[in-house]
Amino acid sequence: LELSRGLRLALDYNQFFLEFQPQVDRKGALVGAEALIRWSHPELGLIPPNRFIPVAEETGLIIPIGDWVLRNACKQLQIWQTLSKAKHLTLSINVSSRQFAQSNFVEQIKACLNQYKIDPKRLELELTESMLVKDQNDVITKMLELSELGIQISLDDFGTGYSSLTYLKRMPIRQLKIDQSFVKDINMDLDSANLCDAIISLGHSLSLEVIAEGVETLDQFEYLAQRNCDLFQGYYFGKPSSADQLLKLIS
Ligand code: G
Ligand code: G
Ligand code: MN
Ligand code: NA
Repeated sequence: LELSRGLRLALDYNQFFLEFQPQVDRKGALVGAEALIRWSHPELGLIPPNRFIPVAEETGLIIPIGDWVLRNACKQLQIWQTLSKAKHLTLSINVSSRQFAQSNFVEQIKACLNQYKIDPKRLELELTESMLVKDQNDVITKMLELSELGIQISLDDFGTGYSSLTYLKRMPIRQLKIDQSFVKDINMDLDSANLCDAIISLGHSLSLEVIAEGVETLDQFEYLAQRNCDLFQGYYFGKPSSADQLLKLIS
């Protein structure tokens, strides 16, 4: 209750900010980032999204907060587009189911891209499997509209949700994001390693890009790179940080 009152004020008082976590290719070159929201509360300090995103979803505040994230991601992409060393970078944002279910969701994305003159190919939307099973026709219609705009769709936390494979066939998804729970145990647990292998093979057989998240060690990176995983994200390459910090990774 306390949290939801604070959340309501957080937008007005500019208490949110974005951090950017690097995404790299097999050579370790920076190709993009995931935007992650942070809430800096005047009394409680930094409140992690795991605590306030569920509250925002329950109260409906996720709609204005999601707008804020989209807008600020576009602002960041606009800045990167003007820098020769950064104009190739993509930016992924996490979309919550309530946000995606809004009837004007695609319109809002389109308006934001236009306002900030963003190349749609630079913006990626991370959706979760649970969002895809609800109203499949609505989901597919929106996804088709988004991919016609040129926006890329990524399936976050892949392997932990419903993992119905029919939507991979029916929906214009471009990227699978291997959940960090599988990556975590890659070098300790054969099942986790095999699951990563299987997701990479599945993705590639459907011409999807595969990114591993939660990569914390060189061993994990080497294993996944050997298995032809395309992209990597995790503390081994960088924690979520400011945009300035992120650009320092470009050599
Ligand atoms: O950074 P981490 O603690 O940074 O994120 C925790 C959870 O919060 C993740 O599941 C992540 O997807 C979610 N999250 C982070 N930023 C956003 C955001 O901007 N929007 C939504 N809907 N979820 C987010
Ligand atoms: O659910 P989603 O994938 O959007 O959330 C990403 C979450 O994972 C964020 O909380 C982010 O801070 C966290 N994260 C990113 N890289 C690592 C990592 O290497 N190890 C761990 N344990 N968490 C990570
Ligand atoms: Mn994510
Ligand atoms: Na994830």
